[in-house]
Amino acid sequence: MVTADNLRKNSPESKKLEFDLPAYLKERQKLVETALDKSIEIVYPDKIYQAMRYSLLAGGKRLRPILCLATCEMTGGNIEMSLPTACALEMIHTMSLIHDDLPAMDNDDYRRGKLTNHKVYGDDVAILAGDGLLAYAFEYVATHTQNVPPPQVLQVISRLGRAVGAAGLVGGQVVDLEMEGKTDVPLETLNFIHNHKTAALLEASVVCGGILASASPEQLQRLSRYSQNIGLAFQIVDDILDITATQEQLGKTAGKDQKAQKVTYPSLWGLEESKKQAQLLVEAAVAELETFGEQAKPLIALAYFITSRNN
Ligand code: GRG
Repeated sequence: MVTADNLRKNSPESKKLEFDLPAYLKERQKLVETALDKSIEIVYPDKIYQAMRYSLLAGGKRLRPILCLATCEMTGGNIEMSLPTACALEMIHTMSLIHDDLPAMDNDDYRRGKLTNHKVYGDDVAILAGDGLLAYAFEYVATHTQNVPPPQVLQVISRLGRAVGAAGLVGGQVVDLEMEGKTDVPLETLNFIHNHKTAALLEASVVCGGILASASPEQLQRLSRYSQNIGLAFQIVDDILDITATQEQLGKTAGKDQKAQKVTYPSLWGLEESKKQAQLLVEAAVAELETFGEQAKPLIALAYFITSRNN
């Protein structure tokens, strides 16, 4: 059985999977960084483009674009077809982080190891930098996607819109804000928040990769279930890391959930049970990839990475 720990390079399980995840991540991160750097140039009014680039190019794992590229390749597409959507996903993710860090929301000073956007540019410009990134993400998919039939491009735009709006990130964030200060948040509400705030964009990352490659409806359903499972696992691990990791590892303030007495998976289940639940979700996600055979190795390795990561 391939598990999170033994995926490490040179472990017997890593050899069994015959997939070098660290090398893969390094190569894909570099590809995404280069594409993001090229995607936005600084023109007049310089300040807004600088603010957009400040957060977009501040690092991060680039998990959403990497998932999109990997899914597109697994279902018969290629990097060229999916790179604009991959960049758009990172623009959307980055804008959500900028707005999430604002004083009116989570009020954080650090993100990705750097001062948050509003700390550098002020609240007004940070709001606009988020808006600029969000609008540009859709423009970028529409204008830069090549070798994909227009109906598929339209489907991608529609999926992205749904993942971002009230049916996705925005809806999850609103319920999260409503639950602030409450200690009796039921599991169903916690799941609603994170299925929308976190899993929806991870699901769009995977499913859009499949749509661009013209995956079949059955394949898209499997991809949707895979990504919903890794999405929730990702959030459980995020809650665990808020307790167990340092600010240096996370690049943002650690221990925030406990300090704010926020209801999280570890606060409901405890640390050990939370780790077990995340592992079970990853196993369920990986089971959805069985029919994709050898081509599924990157997505399998990425699923296990979600529980083994330390930031
Ligand atoms: C989307 C229109 C619109 C508004 C934003 C603020 C907001 C509404 C939603 C909050 C979304 C949010 C911040 C969810 C948390 C998701 C999460 C676990 C982020 C951390 O992702 P990582 O670990 O970060 O992939 P890096 O820095 O590695 O990219």
